[in-house]
Formats: sequence, structure tokens, C-alpha cells
Amino acid sequence: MKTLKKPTLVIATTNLGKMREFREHLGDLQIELADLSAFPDFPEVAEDADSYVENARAKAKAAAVHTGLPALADDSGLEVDALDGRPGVRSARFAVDLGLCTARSDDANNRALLDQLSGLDSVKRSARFRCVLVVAHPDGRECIAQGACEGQIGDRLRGTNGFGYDPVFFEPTIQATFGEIPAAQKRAISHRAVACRDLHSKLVDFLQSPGPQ
Ligand code: ITT
Repeated sequence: MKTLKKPTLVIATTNLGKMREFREHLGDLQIELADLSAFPDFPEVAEDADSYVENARAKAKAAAVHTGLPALADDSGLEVDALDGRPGVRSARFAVDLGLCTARSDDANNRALLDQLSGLDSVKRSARFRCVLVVAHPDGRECIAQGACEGQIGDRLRGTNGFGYDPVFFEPTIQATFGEIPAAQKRAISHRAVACRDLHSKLVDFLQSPGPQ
């Protein structure tokens, strides 16, 4: 019997925490997931747009053109209501933007955030993680999915699981930060989980359909 080759999807992220989560979320699909280590010449793509969609689209398109394969990019961020939605699309560079360091650092970002909210009552610490996924096909088509997860910023770092802002993001229904829960629990409820569920139903058809002639 002839076996059909699985379609390949490049995951265009340099963030190992995100990569791990994508392998968990999309691992059950009949798709080969390739990371950027297979494409060491892929240049860094500037993420300087005002929206998650534009940033994710720019990266996904660049990866699809560079590799000749469909590519998925994620742009995500943390929106804190007391900071008028900041750091948002600038989440990765929060502490750098504040002049607190010169290179991106999760630890510096978390400390900067706790500092900015210092003394603020828990009811005023509402926040949400947002995730936008764009899959770009070399033939020019694209597929978009998104998700969000509501929570609060804690008053200290709690837990060492996950990555990025996970130790300061308190999810009220589980009464814990994402840094304190196992990966499987984050996988069920996170912003990336919601976005991946949205993507799941569209992805196999998207990768297999012939596209414009
Ligand atoms: P890419 O290569 O995918 O762009 P990145 O780390 O630069 O990786 P972003 O530009 O999307 O990713 O920045 C997102 C910021 O939000 C960054 O500081 C992440 O650590 C943080 N973040 C995103 N998703 C997160 C999650 O699930 N848990 C904790 N922090 C998260």
C-alpha cells in the first residue's frame, strides 16, 4: 500500500518555550513539524508593527519564502489593564523599552512588571495573554487563528515552569500562576491553547488544498 507523505509545517519561532508548546498542541495532526534549526540561514525578522497580526504575518511570510514550505508564526503578548494594555505587542522588549537592560530578558521583564504594579490592589491587576497565529503558504495563501486567556498579575514570582511571564500570570479559575502548573494544565487553558484549537480545524485542509493555479 502506498503511504502518503505527511505535509511539513515550519514553526518560525526562536522561542524554545513556544516551540515546546506547539509540538504538544499540534503533535496529534498528521503533519511534520520542523523548527528553524533546520534553516540556520533564516534571518531575524523585525517585529516592529503595531499589531500582533502584522508581526506574525511578516514572520510567517518570510519563513515560507525562505524555506519554500508552509510556515507558522506566533506573535503573543501580555496586556495589563492598569498599564493601558501595555506591554502588549512590545512584551518581549518591555524592560529594554524602559531602559532597564539592553538585551531581552524574561527575568528583567517580570521584575519590571512587578515594579510598575507595586502596591496596586489585586482587583486592579487584571491582564490577559493574547496569541495570534499566522500560517503562510508559499503560494500566497494564509490562515489566521487567535486566542486569549484572562488573569491577573501576581505580586511576586511564583513557580519555575513555563517561560516568559508565566511566573507572574495568575489564572483565577485554577488559583495558580502558569509558572506553578504542569505543562499539561497550561496546555488546556492558555491563550496558545485557544489559538491552536482554532487553528486545528483549519490546518490540515489548508496544507493539503492545491491553492491558486
Ligand atoms: P518569536 O521568535 O516567536 O517571535 P518571541 O519570544 O520574540 O519569539 P514574541 O515576540 O511573540 O515572541 O514575544 C512574546 C512575549 O510574550 C515574550 O516576552 C514571551 O516570553 C511572552 N509570552 C508569549 N507567550 C507566553 C506564554 O505562553 N507564557 C509566558 N510568556 C509568554
